[in-house]
Amino acid sequence: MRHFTAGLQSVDPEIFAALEAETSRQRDGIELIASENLVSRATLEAIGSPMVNKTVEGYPGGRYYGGAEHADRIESLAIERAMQLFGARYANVQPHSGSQANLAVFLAFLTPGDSVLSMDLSAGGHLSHGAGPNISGRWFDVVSYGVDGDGFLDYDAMAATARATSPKLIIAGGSAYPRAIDFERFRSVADAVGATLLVDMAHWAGLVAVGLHPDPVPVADVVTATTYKNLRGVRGGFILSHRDDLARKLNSAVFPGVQGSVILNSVAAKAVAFKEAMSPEFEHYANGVLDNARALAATLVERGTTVLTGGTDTPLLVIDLRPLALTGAAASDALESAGLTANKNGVPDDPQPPKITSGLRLGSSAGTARGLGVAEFTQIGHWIADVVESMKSGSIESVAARVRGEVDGLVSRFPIYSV
Ligand code: DSN
Repeated sequence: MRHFTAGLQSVDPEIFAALEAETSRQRDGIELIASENLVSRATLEAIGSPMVNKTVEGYPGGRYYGGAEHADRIESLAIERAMQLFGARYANVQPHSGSQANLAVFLAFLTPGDSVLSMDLSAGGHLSHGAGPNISGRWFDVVSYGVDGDGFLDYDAMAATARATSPKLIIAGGSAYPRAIDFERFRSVADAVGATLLVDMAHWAGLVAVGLHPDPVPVADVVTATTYKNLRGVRGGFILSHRDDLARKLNSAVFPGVQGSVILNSVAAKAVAFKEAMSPEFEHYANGVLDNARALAATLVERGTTVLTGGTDTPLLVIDLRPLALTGAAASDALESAGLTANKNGVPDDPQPPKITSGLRLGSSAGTARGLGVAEFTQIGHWIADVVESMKSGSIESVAARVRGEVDGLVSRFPIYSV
């Protein structure tokens, strides 16, 4: 029957062509978006498997649908591996994303109107931690903490705000804060005001997995994360805790609280990512991610670029373009024309709106996955500085063309998926 045999190219040539073009784009450029990575062939096989057809609700051993034997095996393996990888006593691998994982935590511990203390979006926080347009900001009473003049998290101000507002939930972590966070300090503040402590480790979960970053799991009540950033896995979220007494509350918050059926092919691919992250090869990779991010930051600083906090303890770093009077939007467009993909990002007290911004966020996870090392990331730092400086000198077209040619030479030595 043609339904089961005809390939994408013949059924839908437009989508086929766009997918081929995207694979080429990933192959031919250098990916510096901190929330992206390049998954393994094994992960692609898991996410593209006929498990996509299966519907289940509930949890392994307690489903609302039949035929769940293999789904149960897969989800149980994913849960066991997540707990083993992070030394947790509870894991939920069903959240469709990090934002869904965070929403489930809100549902588990709060009712609308309760107060939440989290990092301000402009200081590096995340939309789902209480930003105004997000459900977390619309339904809860959110107060924020930020960073000091050097860009480091202001713990004293955070503690003072907690004492003044007695939040029910305190969140540590974000999506553009480059430094390691003092989880013990957050714990003592949460205990002093009787708050639940949530750590969102989406941007450095891979480093935590191999001991290259402070571990929030033994300290926080709940930890959320995604599998697709430096964990190098499929797009999706998960929840961990060292407290097995929270299992019922968190499970029912995910299903039926904020989600229905499970995306089982994604759960299978998450299980693959957790397995891969327990390998010596992944430890080598994670060390490379950190070394490369630090080399990139050091090169940019050496070239006179303003890097928030002067460096990084994570796979990401943020450039402040205000001293150059450039915007993040213009700089990311210029870099893209040179074969380097990054995202514009707000910086603390940013005068520009979110679609323009005064910053650029860079990450080393995807480049490291294709084999780039410190020498290559040092070169990338020089290319970024060259492009940004050329925006000031009016030589952007020739500089971007020269860098594009050099990027072509580099990526041809580090191939990704064969087309
Ligand atoms: N959390 C967003 C980011 O950091 O880019 C999406 O994953």
